[in-house]
Amino acid sequence: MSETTTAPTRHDVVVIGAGFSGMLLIHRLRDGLGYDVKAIERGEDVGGTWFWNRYPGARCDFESEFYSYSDNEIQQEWSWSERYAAQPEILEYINFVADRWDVRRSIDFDTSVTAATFDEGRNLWVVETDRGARLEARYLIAATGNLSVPSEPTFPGMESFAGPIHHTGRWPKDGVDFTGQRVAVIGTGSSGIQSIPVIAEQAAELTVFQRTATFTVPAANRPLTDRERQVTKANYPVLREAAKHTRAGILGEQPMGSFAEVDLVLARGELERRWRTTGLGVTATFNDTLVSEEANEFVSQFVRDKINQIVEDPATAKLLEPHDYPIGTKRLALDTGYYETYNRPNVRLVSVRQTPIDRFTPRGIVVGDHEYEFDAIVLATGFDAVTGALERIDIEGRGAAKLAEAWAEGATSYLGLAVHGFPNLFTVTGPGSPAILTNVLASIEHHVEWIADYLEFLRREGIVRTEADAAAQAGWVEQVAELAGHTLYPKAASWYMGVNVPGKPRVFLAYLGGFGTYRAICSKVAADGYPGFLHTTPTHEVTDHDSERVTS
Ligand code: N01
Repeated sequence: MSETTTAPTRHDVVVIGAGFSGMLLIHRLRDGLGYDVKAIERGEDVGGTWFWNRYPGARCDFESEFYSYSDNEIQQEWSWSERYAAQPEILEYINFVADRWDVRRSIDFDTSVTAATFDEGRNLWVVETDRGARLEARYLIAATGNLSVPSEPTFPGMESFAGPIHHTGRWPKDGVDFTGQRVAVIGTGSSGIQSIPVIAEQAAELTVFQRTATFTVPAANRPLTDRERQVTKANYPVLREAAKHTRAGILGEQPMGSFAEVDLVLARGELERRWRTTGLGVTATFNDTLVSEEANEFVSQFVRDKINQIVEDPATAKLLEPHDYPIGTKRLALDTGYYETYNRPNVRLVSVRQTPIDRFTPRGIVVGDHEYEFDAIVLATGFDAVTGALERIDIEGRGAAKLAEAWAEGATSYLGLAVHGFPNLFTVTGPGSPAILTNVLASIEHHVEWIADYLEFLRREGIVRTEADAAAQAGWVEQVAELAGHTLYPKAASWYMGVNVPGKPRVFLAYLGGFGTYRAICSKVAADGYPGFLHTTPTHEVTDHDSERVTS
């Protein structure tokens, strides 16, 4: 901890981040349960992901009517214009909720948490910010988001480029006008796939640098009708409740069955239907798409065939065909006219798979012996996902353990909610939870509710310190790894595996048992008195050998 003379402010809970998670934490813990909550937010306003990702074409890929809070007053009052709302509408919604819940008075904006140290003598966290503030709180809750720290590759000569370089995850607030410009986009994950068709419409020339071809399916986005909105609103409670029991926290297309038992002529027709109408439903055609190589190849080839039908230039189509990983094991992208964009005369695709980008120059980008000239460059190169935000904070737990060191071989967690060695710290949608594979709003609501219930339990029982037990955490980590090992997920060099960031350990970061099952596990832990957590009352101090003292 660095030396500082500022007198600390005292709170019950400090929350890091004021996106969807942080706002709900403030509302639930402050307004619902009466805790003194202070949130620290790096941005100048609320919104998190949706505050920073303002790139052209940014929109959600779970249906907006469910990619939103289940607060009944709000869901009855707010009306979504499209099936998948665009970033400005989502941010408008977030601001609407922020006003309604009056969350801003509990948030310090334009402020980053730099360090957090657990004071073992007083059982509280001492939090430091880049503005020199010190805060003390019994509980520290990370609402830092899974995709909040941009991953920016450093190419030689980058600083010499004469034009602007924009990362999709830190897009300028006032937008960027590419009219008449020669623009490069590096990266073809979801952010590249959403922005490329929109930038292509504006720019004079667009060059896309692709290292790995990504599977993407049409979003089939469209305006919602009044009738659709009415029906959803009338049935919200039952629809939200049913979604809690699904694999991904949202009601979607059901699988036809396993690949072996399904008639493949019918399956082909069903894929065709899903391609036209359901977005992410394509990979759910078989219940074993992510387990069986044959099932996966059938779906993968269906999408490759589509690419060849859509893209007119056979060489470009060939480059766009994904062959490096099974479909769905990297996040499936949803697009609006992505493959069609390569039929435009002002768009070209450059593969940097065999010959990587060599360097930037004042004029542009050199690949092999060719210099491409640009007025602006867009980095759609992704995020240091799931763990990146927390590892950048100097978090020191019991016995001066550092979180970044504890996670050096891969993120560990009990239930994705707590980390051994870091008492009174909770992670909303943390590593080892299913959150990144779900409608994240459902996961956020579940975690916030679970944490709120747990804080009430701790208050009632007079417990001043709680910590994930080492054995319980090891069991959970093993279960997460074992489930992943039974699937095709580890075959992809994805951010799910941490592989997109150089040097990051290759560990699967999510629980694959499904959201419904995960919720049931968390509910049972709560109902049984929180086994797997070590509890300390003022006269009972925890040591590393205290596993047997778990209260239940
Ligand atoms: O990031 P990514 P993203 N040279 O990591 C390439 C969510 N999201 O921001 O695959 C050349 O997927 C990299 O290549 P490779 C969603 O969960 C949701 O697009 O590593 N290329 C890849 O093509 C998503 O999964 C929405 O070989 C380089 C790209 O950059 C997650 O965010 C919209 C490179 C990065 O793709 C991340 O998506 C947007 C280099 N040196 C995002 N370094 C919605 O629809 C990296 N790349 C809601």
